[in-house]
Amino acid sequence: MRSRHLTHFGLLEAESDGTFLHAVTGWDGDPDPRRVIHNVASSQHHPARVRRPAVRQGWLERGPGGTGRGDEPFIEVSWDEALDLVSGELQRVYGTHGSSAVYGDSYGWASAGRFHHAQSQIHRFLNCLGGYVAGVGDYSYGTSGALLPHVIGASPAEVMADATTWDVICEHTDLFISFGGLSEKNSAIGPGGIARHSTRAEVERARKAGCHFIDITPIRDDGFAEADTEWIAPRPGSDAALMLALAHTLDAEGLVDAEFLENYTVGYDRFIAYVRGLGDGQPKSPEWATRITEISSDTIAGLARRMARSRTMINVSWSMQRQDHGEQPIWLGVTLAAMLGQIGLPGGGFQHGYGSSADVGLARRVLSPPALPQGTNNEASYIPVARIADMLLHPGTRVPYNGIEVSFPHIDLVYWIGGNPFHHHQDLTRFRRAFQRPSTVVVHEQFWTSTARHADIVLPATMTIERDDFGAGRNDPHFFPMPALTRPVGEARDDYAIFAALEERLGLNQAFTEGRTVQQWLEHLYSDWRDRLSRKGYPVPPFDEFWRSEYIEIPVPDPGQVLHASFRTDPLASPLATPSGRIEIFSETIDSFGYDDCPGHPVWLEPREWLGQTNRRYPLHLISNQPKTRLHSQLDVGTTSRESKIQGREPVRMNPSDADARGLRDGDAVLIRNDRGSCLAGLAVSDALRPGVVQLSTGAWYDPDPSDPSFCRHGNPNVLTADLPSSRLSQGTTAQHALVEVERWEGPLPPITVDQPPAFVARGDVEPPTR
Ligand SMILES: Nc1nc2c(c(=O)[nH]1)N[C@H]1C(S)=C(S)[C@@H](COP(=O)(O)OP(=O)(O)OC[C@H]3O[C@@H](n4cnc5c(=O)[nH]c(N)nc54)[C@H](O)[C@@H]3O)O[C@H]1N2
Ligand SMILES: Nc1nc2c(c(=O)[nH]1)N[C@H]1C(S)=C(S)[C@@H](COP(=O)(O)OP(=O)(O)OC[C@H]3O[C@@H](n4cnc5c(=O)[nH]c(N)nc54)[C@H](O)[C@@H]3O)O[C@H]1N2
Ligand SMILES: [Mo]
Repeated sequence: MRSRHLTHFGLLEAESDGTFLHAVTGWDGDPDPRRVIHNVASSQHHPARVRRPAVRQGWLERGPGGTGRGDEPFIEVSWDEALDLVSGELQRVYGTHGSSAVYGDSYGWASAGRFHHAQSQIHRFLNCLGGYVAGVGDYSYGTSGALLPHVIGASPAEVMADATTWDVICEHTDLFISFGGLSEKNSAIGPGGIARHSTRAEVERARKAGCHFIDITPIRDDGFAEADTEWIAPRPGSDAALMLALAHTLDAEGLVDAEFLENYTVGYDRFIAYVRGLGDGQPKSPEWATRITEISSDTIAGLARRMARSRTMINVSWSMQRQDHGEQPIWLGVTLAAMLGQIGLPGGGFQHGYGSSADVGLARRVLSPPALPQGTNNEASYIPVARIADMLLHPGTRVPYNGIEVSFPHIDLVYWIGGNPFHHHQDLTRFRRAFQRPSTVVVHEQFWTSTARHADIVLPATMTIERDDFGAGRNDPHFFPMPALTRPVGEARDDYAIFAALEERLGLNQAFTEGRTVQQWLEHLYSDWRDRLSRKGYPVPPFDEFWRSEYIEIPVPDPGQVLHASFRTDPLASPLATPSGRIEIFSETIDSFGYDDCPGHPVWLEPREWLGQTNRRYPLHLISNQPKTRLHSQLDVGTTSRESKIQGREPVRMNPSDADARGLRDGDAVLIRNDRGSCLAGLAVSDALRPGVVQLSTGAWYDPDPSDPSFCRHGNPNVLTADLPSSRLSQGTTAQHALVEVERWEGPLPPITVDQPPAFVARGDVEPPTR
């Protein structure tokens, strides 16, 4: 009998013998299952699984303190002892310093499933103890998350939930321009799951209906073959200049919808004065942009004319803001769409992230699926999430952020579940130094990731396929029961069970569990959700029937939704949630902050590291984008991920001309380096890359050389990236880009150790910690 379970990568179908999964496929209801699903079963019993609770030797022997973190071996302990240690630390830190000393944001993607969602679990638990220092925003679209509310009065998530649907695009869009591409690989994944991968079929349908796709990206083959895409490859980081020149042509040739600008926007006059060069004497003409982007002025002017002639969708991917001054291309995408006057029209306007994930372009549901309530966080201090290393290294410092100042708290305890900061953060050498600062780091993990290796107490967590849950991906109308497919590996426990055991030790009086088992929680959350739906007039079956079903559908009121349609129909009755109620091409609010790295209207600002720099130290532009063969660092030991490696290292792709110039051949082991660090990789030569650009995707488990943590033997790009914010407005990550050099690795390759468990030592006569 085949059973099913929802993952971020799709609905998995398999036969189970109770311990192992066999004959794994995607769901037969999925038109386009993707290969990343095969990482799940192939990693479940991998030696890199955390099988028993473990404590870093130095921490167990000497008590709290960060020296030796990441270097020392571990001692396996019983669950009882591990839980005593964790509850003791929680008592010590909350008792001595309070919640401002606990960093519990625990950023990360965790697994699909609404109840066991790791961040919901840990936030609820820490809130029962008085709260925790949170990280606001995210690594995905943290920069646009700060910007877009000022410009269009909505968060990126709201803009996406209300996205013009693919149905409408197929019918109306003539020209679909994607800055940052329309990614085939990224549409494999949806946060919380994706039942039916429909992007490919929609793109093909739109193409057949006459829609023309243009991808603006340094990497050609990110797109769908079905889209028959036209490729424009600017220098990475130069898109704002390209977009300003498009605006210049629209203005110079009278192709602007003045009536729309008049009725729906504010501040166009200030912006267009800048485009015309009235203040700085430099018109942002196509000729000007050619010097920056290396795209010909004819191509730019021609593109502007085609945009004005067509029903044009301007799509700006999330990658465009994961860079220096990442606000600018997003703001310019909105501005160009406003100049065309197509915002709120079917098939035209602006979107942020078609293709960046599978859900963008699905219609909004009447209600999100049930989720575990997180309670209230009574701790007031927080940080912009990507400033974690700054916080740990410089407690007490204040940084500007979105018009205010944030003060960094003193952190004594870091508690992380469902995320891998040694994958996701930038400049890992610096981060590793910062991570030594707290007294104690507690991690629940399924695998011995680099984060687990840099923890003091590691508790083995179940994988989603090992526990009962339910789930629906973001915007996905399919809501699935997710019964456990196998028993847990080793001694792994659910995060919920771990917190429940800590609750008992801490005498929390069932504040966390409310006395419920997992099944009771599922039923309780579902029933409550069902009541809310039924009050809205949407009946769904009772829990038992749902649990026995294949899935139920969450109703979708308007499959033909068009972003900003009601605003367009009546901007007075349906204003945007901006100060003016309109699209803010000039924002008084942002201007009042006085940030020269994000002024009051969109501008061109030179990135700190890019190919156009006159004094650049390294000749190649590294793009560290999302990996095709996995989700971030998740299940890197699974087969789909492993099969992509070259000589066991993460593949780096490079144009043949750059390879020739360095005497490099396809399949070579190479060293990628800059001033911040270096890593090994395996070379894949490909003309899909713009010359001068190399691509090393994220997620290879960081495997630091024991004598030099700035050297990763496996190929994690974050030893090369800079830990610098995109601007003071957002303090967002600039993870996507860095300048590097690539050279052949001479001599024997050092072994990779991160795919095996760390060294364990026996306890011997170690005394219990005194505290
Ligand atoms: N250079 C560079 N860096 C980047 C980016 C980039 O573009 N370039 N992109 C950034 C972006 S957009 C993101 S979102 C981040 C992603 O960064 P993360 O979300 O931190 O990465 P994941 O690999 O998904 O980490 C999830 C971890 O949780 C564990 N896990 C899964 N389920 C559970 C569970 O139920 N319980 C517990 N206890 N653990 C669980 C997994 O084993 C895994 O180690 O990376 C960022 N980093
Ligand atoms: N398979 C897979 N899919 C994923 C993920 C994953 O880990 N694996 N992660 C998910 C997550 S958390 C997120 S946030 C999204 C991220 O979605 P995105 O941020 O959209 O994805 P990336 O892969 O980081 O980058 C997309 C592409 O942008 C282009 N690009 C990069 N820099 C520039 C530039 O300066 N100019 C232009 N014009 N183009 C540029 C490159 O072609 C790059 O491949 O993906 C989601 N989907
Ligand atoms: Mo992300």
